[in-house]
Amino acid sequence: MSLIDRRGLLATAALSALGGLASPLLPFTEAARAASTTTLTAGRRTLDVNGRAATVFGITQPDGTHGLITEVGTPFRATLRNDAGVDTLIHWHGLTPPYRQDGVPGVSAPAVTPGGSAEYDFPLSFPGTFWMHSHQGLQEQSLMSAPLIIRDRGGAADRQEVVLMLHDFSFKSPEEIYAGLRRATSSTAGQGLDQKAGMAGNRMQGMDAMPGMSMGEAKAGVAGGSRDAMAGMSGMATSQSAGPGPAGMSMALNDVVFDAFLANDRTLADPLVVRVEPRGRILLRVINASASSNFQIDLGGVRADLVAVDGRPVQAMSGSVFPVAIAQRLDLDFQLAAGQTAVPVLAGLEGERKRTGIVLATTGGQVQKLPDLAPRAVAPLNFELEQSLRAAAPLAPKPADRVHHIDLTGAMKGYVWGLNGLAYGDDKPLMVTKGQRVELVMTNRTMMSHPMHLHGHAFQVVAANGRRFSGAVRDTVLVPPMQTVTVAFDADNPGRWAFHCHNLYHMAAGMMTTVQYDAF
Ligand SMILES: [Cu+2]
Repeated sequence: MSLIDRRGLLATAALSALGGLASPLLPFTEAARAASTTTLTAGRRTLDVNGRAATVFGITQPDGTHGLITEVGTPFRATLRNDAGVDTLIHWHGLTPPYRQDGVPGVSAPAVTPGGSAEYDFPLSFPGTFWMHSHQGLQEQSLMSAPLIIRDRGGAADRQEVVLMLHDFSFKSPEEIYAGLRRATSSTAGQGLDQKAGMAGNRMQGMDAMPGMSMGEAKAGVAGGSRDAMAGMSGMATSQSAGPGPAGMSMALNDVVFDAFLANDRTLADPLVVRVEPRGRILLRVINASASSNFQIDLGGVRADLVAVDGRPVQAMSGSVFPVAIAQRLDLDFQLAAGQTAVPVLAGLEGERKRTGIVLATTGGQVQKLPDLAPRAVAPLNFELEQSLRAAAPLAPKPADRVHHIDLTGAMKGYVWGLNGLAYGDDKPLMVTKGQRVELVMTNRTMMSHPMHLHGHAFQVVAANGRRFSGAVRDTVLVPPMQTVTVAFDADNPGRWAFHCHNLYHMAAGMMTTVQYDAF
C-alpha cells in the first residue's frame, strides 16, 4: 500500500474512531441502551506519526470506536478485555465508582493479565467530559487512554460535539524516558538536567524561549492585560505570600523532550479536519491525556465560553485562550461567525513554541497548512484562570472536619518526587472518616508545577495561598511552584483512593499516596 493510500486509510480510521465525536452525534438509540454492556479492549494499534509508524496502545470497542460515549443515567457496564499482551488496568478518570472498580493496580484491584478480563458495573449520575487510562506502569505514555464522554440527556442537541484529545508522544519507550530522568544529575529541581545524562533536550526549554527568565521575571514580564486573556498569558498567579522561589532557582517546565504532540492521534503535518456547519454551534471537549505536558488551547481569536472543567460545570467564562494542565478537561461552547469557514484549534506546549491541533472547517472551507511551531512561546501555566473560576454547583458551605497539609516535595537529583518528603510505598495514607468535609492544603515546595488528582471524588478548589474563594469543582488541580492550593471534598465514597501528581514520571518517582477511609 502506498503511503498516500495508507494515510488515507489511517485518516478514515481516525475519523471513524473519533467519528461519533467529530460528526453530529446521533441521538442515543434504544438499541444502544439495550446493548448496555460494552466490551472495551485494551490492545495495540499503529499510528503514523509524521511519516513514521508507531505502535501504541489503545482502548477500543468492537466497532473500532476509540473510547466510549454514553449517556447520563445509563449504568457504566463494561467488560475490559486485555489484548495488550501485558498486564494492564484501566482507571475511569473523573468517575466515582465503588473503589474496587477504580482501576488502580495495588490500590483498588489487581491488574488484568494478558488474555484476561474484568467486569465493571456502576451508575453514572453526572454528565461530562472524562477519560480512561491505564494506571499500570508507564502505559499511559504509550497512549493506553481514550475519551470517556457522558452526554447529558438531550443536552447538546443544538451543538456539534467535537472531542480534542491531546497526547505527548515519543518514539522512545517510556521506560527509557524514565531511566533518562533518573540518571539526570542536576542537584536541585529547576536547575536543568545534565544533557549528557541521556535526556534529549532540556527541561528549561521554556527558558530557552525566554532566556534567563526567572520566575519573578516571568511574573512581571509576560504581558497579558484583559481578564479573558487569562489563559496563562497574563502573568504568574497573584500570590502575595508565596512569591518567586529562592534566588537563583528558576521555574522548571518540561522535563521530557517529546518527538511529537498529538491531537486525536495526529500532528499538524496532517491534522484532523472536522466538518462543521456554517455558523455552527460547537461543544468542544478538550482532554489533556498527556503524560507530562501542559498546554494552552488557542482558538485564534474565536470567543468561547468555558462551561465546564474536568466534566463539572462552572459559571461561564469567556475567552479565546485557555490553559489545560495534564489530565484536565475543558468544555468550550462557541459558534462560528457568519462567513467563518475554518477555525484551527491549537494546543501550544507551555513554555515553548511547539504545538498541535485540529481544524474545524465548513464544507469547502480552505484549510491552511499550519506550522507546528507557533510564532511565540506559550507562557508557563499559572493559577489565574483557576482563581477566576466559580463552580456552578459548589459544595454546601461547611467548615472542614479534617484538614490534611501536604507538601509537594522533590529534587531533580536522582529524580525523587514525593508528598511530605515521602515516596509512595513509604507514604502515610491520608485518613478520612465517612461523612467528613475534608480539606487538602497542598504546598508546592518545588520549582515544577504538579497537577494533583484525587480518585473517586470531585473536589472544590477553595483557596490559593490562604485566600478563600468558591472555585471550580474538579478532579485535577495544577499547583504552581512555591504556591499553596486548598481543595475540599465530602468523604462520601468509602475505600482506598489514589491521590497523586498526574505527571506520569513524578507519580512513578513516588509523588503518590492514598486517601483512606478508616472504615470501609
Ligand atoms: Cu508532579
